Amino acid sequence: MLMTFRWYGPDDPVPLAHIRQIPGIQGVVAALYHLPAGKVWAKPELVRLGELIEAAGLRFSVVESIPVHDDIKLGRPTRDRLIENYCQSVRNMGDLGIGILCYNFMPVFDWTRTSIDLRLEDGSTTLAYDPDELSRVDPSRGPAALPAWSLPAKEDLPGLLAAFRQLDEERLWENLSYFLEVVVPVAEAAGVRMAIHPDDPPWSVFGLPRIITDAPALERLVGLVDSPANGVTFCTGSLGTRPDNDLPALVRRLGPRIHFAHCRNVQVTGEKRFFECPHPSRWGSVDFLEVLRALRDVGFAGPMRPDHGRMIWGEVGQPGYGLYDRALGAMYLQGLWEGIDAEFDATGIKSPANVADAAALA
Ligand code: CS2
Ligand code: MN
Repeated sequence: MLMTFRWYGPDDPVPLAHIRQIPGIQGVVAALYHLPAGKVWAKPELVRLGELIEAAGLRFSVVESIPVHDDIKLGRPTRDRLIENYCQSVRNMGDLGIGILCYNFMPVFDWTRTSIDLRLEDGSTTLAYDPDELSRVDPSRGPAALPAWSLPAKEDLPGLLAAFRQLDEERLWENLSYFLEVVVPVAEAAGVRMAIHPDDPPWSVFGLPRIITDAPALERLVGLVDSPANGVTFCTGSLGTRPDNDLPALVRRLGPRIHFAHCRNVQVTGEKRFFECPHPSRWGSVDFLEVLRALRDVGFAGPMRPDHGRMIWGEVGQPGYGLYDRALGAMYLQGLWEGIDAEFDATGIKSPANVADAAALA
């Protein structure tokens, strides 16, 4: 397993130098966030980003994410040109040896919450989702209506919302399949493994279809194009908001098609209601010992990152992306992994992950 950390680029309040000082962090997860969906990611920009990361003594391990244009998700006539642009971006990252691409296929919005600063009893603040609060939001008013979503700039939000509300889930599946049938062979040839991120949260929001939500959906996804390059980002926080998602069993079913792991914990407080809690299992609904054991069982040797953390110790930063709580999460995950490694050693099952790790550090 390769421990990594997300960095939002030179404007990130968390400098690479601080990420570098978190013991065990080897890789950085980054993207060209200033480019709107549909643009080709030119090599020189990727090279510049990689140089900043390498100058800090780290590796550019994962692109998260190249955004998928809504016209592709809607199946509009412009999709073929936009898919070709996406393919060129994938070729460019492959040429630079960046082997994992995390992306999502959520209509319009990325992750959605109803609060970015819910105060917990220990005085920290966190992200939370309350369906009753969401039902009172008019999404056509955009970020002004709800600060707690990750919404790239959209020219015509009301028009997009209307278009997606007419699209049923099967049509969204068809459009995802069309996209993957073109991009996956390009990714395979470029040495890039695509890793779709589950919908966050994994259910329809604002009446929009969402399809990457649970075990059957992820098994359908990997079957759309039967290639190792068509894989999954296993996000425990997204999938863990649904008690019907058995995460360790899902890890074992997806096995080698898991190319990237997002590890965060959530406390489920009701039907489609949760808040994000400290990483250790005892604080929330995710059983990390069993999830990481399952990842070990399937020989997971890819990048893992602590996903959203709380804001603690008075830190001010990007919601979910402060330094301190994600660093605490990274240390917890490495400790847990070390214990599981010892279990494997005791039983003589030396996972390839261990060997790869050691080789990488030599
Ligand atoms: C991330 C997502 O912050 C997060 O929740 O997991 O924003 C993720 O980057 C995208 O959905 C993947 O494209
Ligand atoms: Mn995630």
